[in-house]
Amino acid sequence: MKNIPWQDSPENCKDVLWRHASNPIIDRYAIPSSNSIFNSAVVPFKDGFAGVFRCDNKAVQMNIFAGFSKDGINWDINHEPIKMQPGNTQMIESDYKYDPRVTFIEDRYWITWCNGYHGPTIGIGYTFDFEEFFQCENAFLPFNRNGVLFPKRINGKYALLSRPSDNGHTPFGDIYISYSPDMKYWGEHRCVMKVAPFEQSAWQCTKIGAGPVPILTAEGWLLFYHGVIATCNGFRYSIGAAILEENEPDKVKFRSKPYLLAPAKLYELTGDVPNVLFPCAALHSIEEDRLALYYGAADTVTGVAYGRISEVLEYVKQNTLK
Ligand code: BMA
Repeated sequence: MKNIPWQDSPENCKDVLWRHASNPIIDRYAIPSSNSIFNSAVVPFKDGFAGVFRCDNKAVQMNIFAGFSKDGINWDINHEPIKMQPGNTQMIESDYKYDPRVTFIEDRYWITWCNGYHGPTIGIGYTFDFEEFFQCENAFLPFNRNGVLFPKRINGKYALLSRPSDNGHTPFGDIYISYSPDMKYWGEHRCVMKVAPFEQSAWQCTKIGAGPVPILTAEGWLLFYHGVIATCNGFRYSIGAAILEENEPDKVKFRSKPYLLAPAKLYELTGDVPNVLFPCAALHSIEEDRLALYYGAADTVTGVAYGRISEVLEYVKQNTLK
């Protein structure tokens, strides 16, 4: 793995995740049409990085845009949204696209996003070069959100996390897994994790959803996720982590009782939707024991947080929800 973005933990910092010193790294007006740029996904690409960015425009229409970076921090985001060509099916409708995730599997970069098809469901597409993009069948019937692929086949099949949902600002939500032999037909749906009881871990008591593509570690899959509590001022989104069995990822080995990162900085507490941290990507290096987590802040801008993979694993094991 090439040099991923990194800053050492600030002095006296006791947290397992810490923020990039000059967050947010992407401003809401970074392209001419944008109202906000957040909940976006990045991967290593050629001698740098590429990404798929959620840029809502000034009519507040949600769409996804390709972008490129040498260092993972300074991004050139295309001014025009991604145009899809037919992938493994004829061209299907898309009223909107948001909250992308990207992962490389075998020979191409797969993209999942929340696709507007009579309400939100999981869109799937692929690219080889971040220039041409191909759209495949939606994974599910509406309504569903937070579709996140595993970065390799599991027992010979593609595996996809998702969160069955509704057509509004869903007041519920648990994480499920589904399998496919071909990225077209999905089945073998199993429940992975449900919300936590309010008395035990209130930050994740209303709904939870998978965040970045899971990271394979010696302990199993490290899955960052968002957890939501409904407060008197609306939803508050924080970041937690779980460890899933490598070959049976519907089995949760550990899951953090405390959150790992929650809205606290001004750009997380204020914006179009206050109090939202929404992670969609994690660059990582197992050898260097580093990770860089990309998250949308307050549905307005994009931030990065850093951590040591070994410390996150240890923290989740020591502070697990029983
Ligand atoms: C969810 C999605 C996310 C958003 C979050 C908070 O339902 O729309 O894109 O970050 O709400 O508004």
